Amino acid sequence: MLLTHTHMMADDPDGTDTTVITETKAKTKRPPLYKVLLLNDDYTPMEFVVHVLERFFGLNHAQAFEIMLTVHKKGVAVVGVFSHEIAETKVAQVMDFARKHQHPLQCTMEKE
Ligand code: TYC
Repeated sequence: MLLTHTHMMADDPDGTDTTVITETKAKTKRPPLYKVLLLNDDYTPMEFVVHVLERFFGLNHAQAFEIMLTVHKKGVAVVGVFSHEIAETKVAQVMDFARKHQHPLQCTMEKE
C-alpha cells in the first residue's frame, strides 16, 4: 500500500513543494490463540476423563489416556489450542457434560 503526501508550501515562492511517498505494510493480524486446560480432582473417574478427551478433542484412546494421566499426576494439562470461539465452545461442552454426569471435572481456557 502506497500513501503519498503533497506538502504545499505557502505560495511556493522558491519552488520547494515536496511530495513524500510513504510505503506502509498492509498488516494482517493473526487472531489470538487460547489454551484449553483440564484440571485434576479427586472424584472424576479416569475413564470419564478419557471419554471426554476422545469425544470433544478428537484424541485417540492412547492420546486421551496419556493426557488424562498427565492431569492426574501434575494437576493440569493443556488439551488443545484454539481460537477464542472454539475454545469457549470446548470448555462449555466439557463443563455441561461433566455436570450432566455429576462429576466435578473442571475445564478452563487462557490466552496463549
Ligand atoms: N484424579 C482422578 C482420579 O484419581 C482422575 C482425573 C484425571 C480427574 C484427570 C480429573 O482432569 C482429571 N479418579
